[in-house]
Amino acid sequence: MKVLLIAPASGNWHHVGQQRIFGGKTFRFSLLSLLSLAAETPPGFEIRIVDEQVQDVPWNEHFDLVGITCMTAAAPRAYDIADHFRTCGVPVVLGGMHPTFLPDEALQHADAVCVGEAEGVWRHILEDARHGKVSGIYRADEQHTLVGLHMPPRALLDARRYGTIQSVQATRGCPNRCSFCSVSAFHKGSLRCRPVEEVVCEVKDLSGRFFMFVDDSLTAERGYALELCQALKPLGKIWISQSTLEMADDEELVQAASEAGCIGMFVGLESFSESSLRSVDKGFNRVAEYRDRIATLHANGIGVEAGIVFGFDTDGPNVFRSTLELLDEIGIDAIQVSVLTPLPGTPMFDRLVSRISEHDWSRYDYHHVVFRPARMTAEQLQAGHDWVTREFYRPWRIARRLARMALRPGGMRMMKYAAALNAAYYGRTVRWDIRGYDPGVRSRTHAHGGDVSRLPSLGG
Ligand code: B12
Ligand code: SF4
Repeated sequence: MKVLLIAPASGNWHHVGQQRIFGGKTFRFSLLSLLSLAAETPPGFEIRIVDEQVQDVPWNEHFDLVGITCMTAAAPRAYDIADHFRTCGVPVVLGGMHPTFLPDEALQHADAVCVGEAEGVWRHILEDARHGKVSGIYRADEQHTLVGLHMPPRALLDARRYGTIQSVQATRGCPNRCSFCSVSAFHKGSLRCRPVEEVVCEVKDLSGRFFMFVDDSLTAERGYALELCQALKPLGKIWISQSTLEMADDEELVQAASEAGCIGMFVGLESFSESSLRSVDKGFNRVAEYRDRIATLHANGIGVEAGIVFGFDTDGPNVFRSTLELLDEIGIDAIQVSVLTPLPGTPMFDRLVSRISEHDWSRYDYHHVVFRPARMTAEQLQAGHDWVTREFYRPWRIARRLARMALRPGGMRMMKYAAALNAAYYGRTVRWDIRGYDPGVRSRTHAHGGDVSRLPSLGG
């Protein structure tokens, strides 16, 4: 049986990995969603993976089953692809975050929907497909054990087209409950860890030195994280991952991560306002400690990419400039700016449902305003998000950041990674023509009317 697995991409994300200049590839990694399915597939099925960020869908080839992974922003594209194959008589199954939260919507475009994780379910889907009766909702009864997971068959991806295909997952989920977060909603606030020896075995098998952990909160369980770091240390690899800033409260853990090869962490700072953080159940981020915690990570040779979100109910038009200044001041090495987005399945969606102004899921990509903000207009929020993105990645700011990094003890350790990341983000501002303006200044000088949809902005 021939099975086609597709990661859909639309708008600016479509073919992003094919851009040779400005690091279009830098943001291409993972595909563990589909590789996990491939890993779970028993013999007798021929698997092909197509990632629309780097390849075209083979519309005219014959397949016996099509599986599509789907985050919310990719849902419309996923549905178009699904509709096409079903018209040709090929059964389609949808899975991933969006179909998990809105299975009935997904079922309008698919023969079957996988709710939750594929482990323990995917084999049933394949068997049912083999007997021509794949249909309805497939739901794992309980969270599947992470013991004994098969190695992701990375050879199914064309490595040349990616920043790296060496993504590894040691833990799934996150014990925190930030109200905007799909991860905690998907995993119901749980965190599960793979056996350290199995993770290390997988890492040993990777070629070259660099890899990444796609975990959402790698250090959430201290004992596990320490054990993992100790086991990784002898391998001499270097890696990046994601964590909360709480990690930096713990010098021993930071040092262990550094010695294990950690050179960078994505950390969800989200905001410099305590009340904004509390409003989304992220009060454990203590703003007064940002500077010292970042310094601790830096002192151990770990660079910091901060996640920043705009659009909280406490955010007014002045939040953009003050955030930009504070980011510079505390020495953040890179940022990923997002607009607060009420994603289906999250508590934030229920809270903002009456203020939602945009129902096209492709706009739910963190870079478009899809609801009415409380203390500014949607246009101001969009403009401010774009403006901070552009300003932070001005070439002179990048050069200043990298120069400071070079002078910092341990700074050279993360230089290559930080330079590549900054260059890639700069490239994105150019390619996607991100401009915006500072709404704080405009609201002080003159009122600006206009149509938000005409403003240049990120995303597809
Ligand atoms: C790596 C990653 C990326 C990579 C690669 C994405 C990819 N296609 O592989 C890149 C950098 C490209 C990326 C980009 C974006 N991402 Co992203 N990404 C992730 C991250 C950190 C890890 C994904 C992963 O590998 N998970 C590990 C696998 C094993 O888990 P899984 O995906 O849940 O898959 C399991 C089940 O869901 C299920 N399953 C999944 N697909 C399918 C399909 C079928 C047929 C079946 C049966 C089962 C099934 O089985 C799998 C095994 O159990 C997640 C966070 C997370 N925890 O998932 C965010 C995440 C998925 N991304 C997110 C977002 C918003 C984006 C962007 C839209 C915006 C942005 N952040 O810039 C872009 C746009 C991408 C696009 N339009 O193409 C959100 C999605 C929220 C939502 N509800 O939709 C997440 C959850 C991050 C977050 N905390 O909010 N991302
Ligand atoms: S700490 Fe991060 S991964 Fe965990 S719930 Fe909050 S936003 Fe989600």
